[in-house]
Amino acid sequence: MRECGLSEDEVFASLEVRKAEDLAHSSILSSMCTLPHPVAVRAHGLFMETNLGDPGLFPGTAAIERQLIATLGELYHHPGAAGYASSGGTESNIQALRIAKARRPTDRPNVVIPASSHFSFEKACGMLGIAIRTAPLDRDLRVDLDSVQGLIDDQTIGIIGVVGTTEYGMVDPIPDLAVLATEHDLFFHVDAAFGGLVVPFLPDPIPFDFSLQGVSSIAVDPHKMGMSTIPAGCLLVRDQALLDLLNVDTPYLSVKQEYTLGGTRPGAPVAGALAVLEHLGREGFRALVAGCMENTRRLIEGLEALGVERAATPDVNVATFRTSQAPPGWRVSFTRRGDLRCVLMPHVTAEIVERFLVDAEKFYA
Ligand code: 0PR
Repeated sequence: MRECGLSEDEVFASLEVRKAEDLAHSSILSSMCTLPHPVAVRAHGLFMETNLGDPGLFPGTAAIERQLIATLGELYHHPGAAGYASSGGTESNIQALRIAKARRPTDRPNVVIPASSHFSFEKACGMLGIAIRTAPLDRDLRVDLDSVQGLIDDQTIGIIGVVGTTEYGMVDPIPDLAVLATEHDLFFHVDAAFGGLVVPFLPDPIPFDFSLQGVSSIAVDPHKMGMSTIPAGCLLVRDQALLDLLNVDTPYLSVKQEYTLGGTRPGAPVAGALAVLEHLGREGFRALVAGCMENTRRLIEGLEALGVERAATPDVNVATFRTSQAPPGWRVSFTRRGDLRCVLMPHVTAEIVERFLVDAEKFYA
């Protein structure tokens, strides 16, 4: 650390040099994050100093967090859902498994997880001493129900379903998994980190939420398809009592107990997340999602016309292809199976898709 500080101009000159090294979003097809909506940026700026870790000092910000959870609870057909704003899907998934473990203490706890699950479950299970039982996928890359059933035993504390898998954009058979969970009295966590703000706005929504009796908790990330600033995740649970299983005493704070994983928690992205939901409304989200889905369809159709076969027919805006090569200059990713993967986020406009297809035509010719 330097002895004498730099002027503000000097500090910003060097920060801007670094910022210019970051990639432009116009070439990024590999990310599940996107440019934040302007209203999220404005709200974020307004709440910069707020700390939800001591909500008694920021009752207005705490009310915004409650409104965010209530809005999502209503979207997921359970206005009374409990929950809180996390730092993202990883934290929400960790917390869901902490609840599952607290709810049913066993000697050698295990959870049954789809092979398509996000790697955050590996972190969560490692931390919590929970064994992972991986259920294979069916031909359409959704979790195979019979395999899930076969992997459940008397040490199983929970099962997981994914709404919008990270790699292929598939939605697991959540209604069937919910029935299984009910039959075996298991905690059922739905990882809708990506799809939770896509699926409700599709013309024909696939059922995945609290309207299904067996669903215990849902992870959804406003910092993905919710266009909020980072970090903004949410964990929703069916009953407050489930969240309270995680309570620890916080004697010297403005609240006497807390169930969150983080201590100090930013209010700014939470205000950003609510601002976008309020500003766009269901109508705005339907339009946003329709655009992303149309771009997904166009990319698949365009690449297939060039002889590049799709790897899956996705439920949400993730397009994958059976090729290990991509045109230069584009930031794409490759799945564990080696398929090319593009995420058609809101920053990936129709015009960007057409530019990609022009490059692809030269590249794959
Ligand atoms: N669950 C699912 C289904 C996810 O896709 C992700 C992240 C998570 C949980 C974890 O969420 P957090 O990363 O918010 O904790 N999915 C993206 C991925 O791993 C995250 C991402 C976003 C990665 C932008 C890269 C990137 O540039 O691909």
